[in-house]
Amino acid sequence: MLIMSSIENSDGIKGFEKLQSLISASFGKIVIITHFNPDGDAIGSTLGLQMSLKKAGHTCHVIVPNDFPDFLKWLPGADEIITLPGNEEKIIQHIQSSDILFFVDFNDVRRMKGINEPVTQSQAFKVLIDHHPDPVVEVDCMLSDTNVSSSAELVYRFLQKTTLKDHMDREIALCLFVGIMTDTGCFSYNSSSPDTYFIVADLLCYGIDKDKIYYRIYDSFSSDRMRLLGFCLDKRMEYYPSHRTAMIWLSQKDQEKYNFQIGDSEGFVNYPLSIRGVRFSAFFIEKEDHVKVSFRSKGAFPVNTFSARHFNGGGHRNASGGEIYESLETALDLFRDLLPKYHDELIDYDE
Ligand SMILES: [Mn+2]
Repeated sequence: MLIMSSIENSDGIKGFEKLQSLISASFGKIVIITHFNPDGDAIGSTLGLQMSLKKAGHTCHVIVPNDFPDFLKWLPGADEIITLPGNEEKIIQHIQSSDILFFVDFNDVRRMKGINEPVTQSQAFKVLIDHHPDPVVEVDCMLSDTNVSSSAELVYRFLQKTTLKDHMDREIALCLFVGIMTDTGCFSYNSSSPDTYFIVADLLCYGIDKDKIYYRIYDSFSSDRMRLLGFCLDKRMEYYPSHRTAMIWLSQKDQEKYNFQIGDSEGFVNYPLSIRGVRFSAFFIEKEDHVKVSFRSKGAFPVNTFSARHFNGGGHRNASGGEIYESLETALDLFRDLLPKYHDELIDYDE
């Protein structure tokens, strides 16, 4: 039996009843928005939610602030996702005419980038479905739970609590499975709760092909990307064993050399954690006018706090991102200089 810890107790959630009634009435206009640089969870959870709402008779559009990686484009419904740039007017129209706005998989309005403004002006009923800590999003109904593996898991729980559960099918199960699988690194982190596996078991009952999904997501890289990874590990990784830390960086020149495509550096940040003893890893990638950073850790070291303090970011304790409007060299120097200051926290870890 599922232990629906989060939405199970929906009686206490402000606005939940109103949301239920809006969803039970058909032919509403709904927009679902996820974050800039969407990952597998962002796309999987929004598409799963969208399909359920459509099957319930609503008109529903998914809007994403920028393009997303090719390895997610085969998902059912992905070809109808509306992205920026290029659809500005359409996006404003959809947001203005919507009855409900769902925000999925982010905890800060700034992650909507260019979509933020029309959203602020909208009078629609606003709902957040997210698993990041300390949300700063103004909504009428907040379904936020940091204990779940992913937003896809939260969407599943949400569907179960409403009439939408009657519309569950193989395609919806597939999208939600992709969200859970990618946000847990194929069940290697954020996935110690039995509930996650009860949910996965139920999703598998809809006949999804788990192995095929795995290889369509993870075994779909270009040869350029594989060579880039090899190059990064050999020439762009810095290892600081005394701080139990390693990092990888990538300049714009490097990206050009390997014909860099969006999504190509996905997962690079995880590789240093495979070194014995390493508990903290970072990945720096140079963009046109800023440097984007990803952090991962094992155990107690909170990379979300670290990122918020020094790299304008946030996220989860063991997985976070940030950005800094400085040169790549300055960003790397900042990181290198910070390590000794965090030395005690970094080595204080139970094997
Ligand atoms: Mn997520």
